[in-house]
Amino acid sequence: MDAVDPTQPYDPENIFARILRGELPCEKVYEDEFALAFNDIGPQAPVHVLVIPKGEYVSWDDFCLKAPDAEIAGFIRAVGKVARDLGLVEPGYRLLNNVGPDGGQIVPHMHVHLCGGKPLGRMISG
Ligand code: DGP
Repeated sequence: MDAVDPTQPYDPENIFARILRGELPCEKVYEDEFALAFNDIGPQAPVHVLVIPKGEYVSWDDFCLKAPDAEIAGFIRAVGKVARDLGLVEPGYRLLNNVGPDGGQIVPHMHVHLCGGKPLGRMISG
């Protein structure tokens, strides 16, 4: 798959939009009015959850520019709650958001990777 252009228009047929509409399955971890969290299909750590906003945002850049404050606050609180509910606060965890070609973003619906469950080592390799 090609990397996402973070300035492209939102594609309502992207995989995560289809998961949000219930057209494709996911292993749901959490849901509220602002966010849906589900297990990544190709986990890179013992815990690898994707947290996505319910609104239509291509990228972190798009989300920061266009989302209302209440949606940004609700989303960030949801990410924190998912990590807390998964018992990750004490051992620690990593949040990651990929933007554009250099960031390696593939799916054009903004998402945060929440990884943990073991020491994750250096932040960037390669
Ligand atoms: P990114 O490179 O940041 O766009 O990461 C996209 C992530 O989405 C990648 O870790 C794999 C995951 N993924 C892709 N397709 C699906 C899917 O259909 N279901 C689930 N659960 N995860 C997916």
